[in-house]
Amino acid sequence: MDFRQKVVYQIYPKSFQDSDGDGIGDMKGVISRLDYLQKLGIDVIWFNPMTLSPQKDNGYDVTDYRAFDPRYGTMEDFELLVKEAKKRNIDIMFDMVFNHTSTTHAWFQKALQGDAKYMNYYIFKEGKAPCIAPNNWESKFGGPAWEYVPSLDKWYLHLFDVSQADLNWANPEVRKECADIVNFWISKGVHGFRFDVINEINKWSFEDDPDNFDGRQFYTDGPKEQEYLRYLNENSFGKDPDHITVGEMSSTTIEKCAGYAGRNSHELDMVFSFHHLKVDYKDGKKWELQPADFMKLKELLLSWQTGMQEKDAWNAVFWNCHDQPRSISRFGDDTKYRKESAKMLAAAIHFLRGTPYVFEGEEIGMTNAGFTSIDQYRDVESTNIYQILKEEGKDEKEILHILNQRSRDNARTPMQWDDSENAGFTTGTPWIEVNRNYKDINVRKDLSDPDSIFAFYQKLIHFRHTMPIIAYGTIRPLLEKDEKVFAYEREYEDHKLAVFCNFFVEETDIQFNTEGYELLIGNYADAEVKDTMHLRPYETLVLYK
Ligand code: TEU
Repeated sequence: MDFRQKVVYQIYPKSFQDSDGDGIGDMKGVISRLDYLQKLGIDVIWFNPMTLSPQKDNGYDVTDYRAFDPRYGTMEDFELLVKEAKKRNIDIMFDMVFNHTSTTHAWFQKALQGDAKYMNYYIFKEGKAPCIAPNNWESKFGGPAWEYVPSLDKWYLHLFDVSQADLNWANPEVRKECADIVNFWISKGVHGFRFDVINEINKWSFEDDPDNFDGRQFYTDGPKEQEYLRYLNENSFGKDPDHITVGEMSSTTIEKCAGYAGRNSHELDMVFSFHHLKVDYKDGKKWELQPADFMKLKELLLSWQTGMQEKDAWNAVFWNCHDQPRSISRFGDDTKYRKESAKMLAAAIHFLRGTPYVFEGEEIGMTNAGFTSIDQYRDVESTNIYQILKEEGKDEKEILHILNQRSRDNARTPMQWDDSENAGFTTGTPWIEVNRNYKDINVRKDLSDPDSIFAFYQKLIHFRHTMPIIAYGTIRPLLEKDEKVFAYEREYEDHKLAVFCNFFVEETDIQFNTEGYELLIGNYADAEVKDTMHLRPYETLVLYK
């Protein structure tokens, strides 16, 4: 099977399964749940970083790329994990955080001591004037993107937290270090790689940003990006065509991504893009709320589908990850129609042209965290923005309401396995609170219900493995003007698939020539295939001929 027929499951290791009672998930915990993942049918597990880290940003702040953080286990645990996963035909994908390291990394520590070799691993610049940063760029986690180091009388760049210093990809030694790290993990049995914010590595100019202050136009999709990706490909994963790679692309374009993930690009297999997950950002601002703009959502999803298809390039398709609120709370209904909307959202994604990614808990319809106090939050971005909004004079209640909708912690609450204490995640105190709805929403419950969300995902994954049209068919939008229904058609040899998804609680009718079609799957028991079809709340119908 190639990557187009596979389904990736994302594990946020901190929140998946704890085995030793310290309240933090670990590799032994994952091993104990491999049978569950095999039952679901997934092919690859993508792990968020488990390497040594002070955990300011939950592992995206790496201290040592080649050693596990003891919280997650040892190299022996990992070897066992690879072996046990392999037995179940599951590959391992690792997260490579190559845009930055933690400031605790030995390279940065040497740089701080003035070691010229290692200062050149990072981006140190003179200030514009005493106490004035080199430019006006802003960190994605709030505040300026530069930090002053008095002993060097220089500033270093950090696009994320102040403890995450950006690496200097213009330095060939840095590129080589990164390729060596990938090769190290390949030698340990890792078969796939996700590259964190990889389209931000080429900082091509350091001028002030005249438009908006964050500076992204000078470091996103830079002119050397493809050269750097090709270097990585040629010197590491590209040596074996079986390795699966995905790049996380921030604020990017279809044109750029078609280049990175074109079939013959010799760069990456596929890309994550996020435009469709910003349709509920007011004026494009993450911390300002508005209801999701459904027409924009449709337009974005489908233009990426057809745009990448035209250029023979490949998307990763997904609603959820560790950085996004739960899709069901966002685009569905997480109470009355939880089951229906979870299945509808799943169908919308899984029949697309692209490799689907399932984020832990999505397959049982886990919802947003429902936190009501800032003390419940753990995410550095959330706690930073809380302070910033407070300083701007926003009301506490309003800030908590925003976090409740937007915080990354919505995705990071522990996996809900059963209705025992802490949802079966840990016997200790979980590092982040378990969602209070775990008695209603948990794996055990879903496994005992043949009509569960889990059972629906199982079917979708099975279809992708067995129906070439899903992996290889072309895609064409349907009902583009419809204001309630997201729809598209796939075609392969003599076969066709038509997917209809009502994104609303309001019922609606659609017209479609159903001659020769039969129902492949739906989320209501008694669906009928007719030229005029009535879609109930969050109903999805997938037709095949
Ligand atoms: O995220 C990159 C990124 O820019 C966003 O997804 C970000 O988390 C969010 O939009 C901020 O508003 C990646 C990782 O997925 C994320 O967990 C890390 O925190 C980040 O890079 C830094 O490594």
